[in-house]
Amino acid sequence: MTHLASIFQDLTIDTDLKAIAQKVIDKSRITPEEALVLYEKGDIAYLGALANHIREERYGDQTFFNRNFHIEPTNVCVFSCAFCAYSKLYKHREEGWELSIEQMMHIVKKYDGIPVTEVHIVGGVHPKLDLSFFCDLLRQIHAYRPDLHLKGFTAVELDYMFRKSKLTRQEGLQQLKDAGLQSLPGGGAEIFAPAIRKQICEDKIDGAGWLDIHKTAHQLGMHSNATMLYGHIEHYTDRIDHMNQLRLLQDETKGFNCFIPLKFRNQDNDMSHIPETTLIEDIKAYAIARIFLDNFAHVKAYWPMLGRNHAQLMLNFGVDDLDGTIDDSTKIYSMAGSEEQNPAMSTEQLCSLITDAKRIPVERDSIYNILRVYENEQV
Ligand code: V47
Ligand code: SF4
Repeated sequence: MTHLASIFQDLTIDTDLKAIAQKVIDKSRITPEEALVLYEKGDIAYLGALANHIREERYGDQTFFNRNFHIEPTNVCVFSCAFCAYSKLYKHREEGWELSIEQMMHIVKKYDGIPVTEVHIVGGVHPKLDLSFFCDLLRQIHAYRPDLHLKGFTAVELDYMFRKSKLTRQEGLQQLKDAGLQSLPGGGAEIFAPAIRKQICEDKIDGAGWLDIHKTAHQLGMHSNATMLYGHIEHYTDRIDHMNQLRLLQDETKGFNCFIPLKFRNQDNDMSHIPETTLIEDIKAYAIARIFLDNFAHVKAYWPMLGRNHAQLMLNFGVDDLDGTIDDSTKIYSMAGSEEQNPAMSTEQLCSLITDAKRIPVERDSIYNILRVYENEQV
């Protein structure tokens, strides 16, 4: 890894890149135009030096993870995003799944006695499942296991739920919060640029709506995450515009916990003709996100989607969080071609992935309070 100081000694490095490196050292914010310079001129040694500098200034070698599991209530969905390999239209619902509250409580009970701290609830947008169904689900999980942080529902699911119930976003989110919901995951953001959204997910909530739901959640005191689906038909400028809109909202609310770049996977969907990005491009996407999003505390590599080896590599390119361990039972990526066909990693396996990369595993809760540092310890 190029050391940051060597960038200034290297006479072959472009003057724009040197100026950006100086800004990073001075902790001053880079502009969208400078982010484009990073995409166009930065090689991975240079980008890695900058992103790693930021990551190590904040956390040293500490690398966060939490113990969580997923519940996916259904894959039946009223929408048909071109990149989605997971959903089934209502008319084909017999090919998909729809879980009852009882079946979902059965999943929760499988974790009896296991020290998980979070459940992540996310799925398709089912036309018959409404706000009161999900409030019931949240109340039952909370009553059974009050120690679990309830993170659930993308802005896409929420928008549909609230419109169906004829509630404002604030009223709907308040009801879910009263039922126990504590934070929102980052899904559904894709790429905000309307011209790209029109081609990949025309019929669901637009970028402004996604941002407004997160803003409303933040105003109600809830935290959330942000994602960006990259590596399909978007341009670098669309990624920068997407991250810029997130950065502006974060300036206003400070409600985002982390940013998660999601690599487009091309199996079994309507965009299978589009090749997946190379590892070099993935590294650039992660490192530039870390450099650009100066007001986001954490950048997460979601290993079930990226693959555990690439997620591990990203620990040198700005990533400080590897998400969850116990049994990441999500199907959304394995169905779209991720190498993680049955994503489950024990705490021990995840900690070795982190220590192999010469980093220190740190178990966190859902809002990044440190629960345990695994330094020179047996897991
Ligand atoms: O919005 C769907 C993505 C997202 C594909 O907040 C795909 O902690 C790549 O956002 N290739 C949902 N990506 C999942 C999500 C998430 C996952 C884990 C943790 C968190 C968090 C959030 O999955 C969708 C979409 O962007 N997705 N299909 C695909 N073929
Ligand atoms: Fe439905 Fe989400 Fe798939 Fe789009 S990505 S079709 S909203 S499940």
